[in-house]
Amino acid sequence: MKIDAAKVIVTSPGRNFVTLKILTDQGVYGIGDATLNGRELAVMSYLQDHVLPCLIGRDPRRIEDIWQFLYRGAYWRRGPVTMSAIAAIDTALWDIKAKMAGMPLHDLLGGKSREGVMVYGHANGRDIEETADEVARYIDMGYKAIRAQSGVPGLTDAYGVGRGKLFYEPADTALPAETIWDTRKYMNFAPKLFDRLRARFGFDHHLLHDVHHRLTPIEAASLGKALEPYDLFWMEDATPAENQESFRLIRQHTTTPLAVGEIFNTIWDCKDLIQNQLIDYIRTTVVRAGGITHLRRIADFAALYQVRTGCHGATDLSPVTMGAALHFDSWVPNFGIQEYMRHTPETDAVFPHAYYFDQGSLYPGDAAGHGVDIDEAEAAKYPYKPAYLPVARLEDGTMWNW
Ligand code: KDG
Ligand code: MG
Repeated sequence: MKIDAAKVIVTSPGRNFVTLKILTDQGVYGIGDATLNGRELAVMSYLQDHVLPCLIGRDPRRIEDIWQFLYRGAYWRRGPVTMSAIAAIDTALWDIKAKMAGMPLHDLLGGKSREGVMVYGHANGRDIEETADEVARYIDMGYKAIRAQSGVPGLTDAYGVGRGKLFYEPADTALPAETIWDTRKYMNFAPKLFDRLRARFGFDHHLLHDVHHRLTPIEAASLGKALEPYDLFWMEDATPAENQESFRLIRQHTTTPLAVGEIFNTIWDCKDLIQNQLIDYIRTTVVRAGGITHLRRIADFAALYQVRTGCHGATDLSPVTMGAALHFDSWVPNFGIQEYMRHTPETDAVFPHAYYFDQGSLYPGDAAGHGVDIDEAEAAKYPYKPAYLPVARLEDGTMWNW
């Protein structure tokens, strides 16, 4: 069996997606997601110009060998561009293997460990009451777990608060939008949001919150402590994690569960966090961390330390990543939760998929492979549009973490 051809498809049905299609001499093809928000064309070129020529003629069944070839063979290891490209190839190859076996991918991974994959949705509003009303709406839709983000008094923009409902999309300007951040205003406010949510909804639902890298370790420790009465499922990305040791300080001060890792690319980014039990949930997902092959390695390592998975699932991860992640989530023994930000109907039409939502859980479906395809005619209707994530500055103009 041989890889005959491979192509990269860039489409923008409301936001940009980079998709890889690998075709074989047996007529079976596989699909992988290579989207890297705001840097899409870099991954496209990495694939087209540097990697795909090395794939043609290879046996697509040798997933591990191809992974190692791309990782070790690049010489320049790791990084989001390289690892997103490797992920796309790996995902497409697993799709091919499962289709050849006539099995849904989760069967090939070892079979389902659970019936449904618990997901969390995003409730956000301009103020506490609007956010609370959104939480109510998610509860009505059947969600058991809800992430809550609110506008902060005195700040024009807050992370996670969109202009629309359901389809919040932060990368929506042709050049990076500048936002202003103030830690003190946020720190004073965040506990009030959860105080209100618990007062209104009680403690039956899981509540989550994303700090989005804005705090220093000691500030994060203080926020974690302040949020303890509200029994969060997790506090996410409380501080940037390049220095994995930072989490020790947070950990020493609070029992609020900690999640991190949506921007991590490899097991090396989370090795210390996991083996020192400094976190509770690892957020790496298929497209960002080298595909199914590498994600599985991270999850198995995490299981040794009772760290559970919580795959990133924002809209910049295409339905291909969502489909593949759901098969992974269905299998992985140390599953925690899956993020689920809904794609627009236009995106869903470009990527027909077998997965579906029911009563707070997603189900991967029974199609052979990962169950997500790309409709190329539909994709061609939406050309690439430059779009960037915002940046953040402090009130005095200092660059900060968005
Ligand atoms: O591209 C950036 C988004 O994926 C990120 O801002 C979303 O933090 C995020 C989340 O938890 O979904
Ligand atoms: Mg996040």
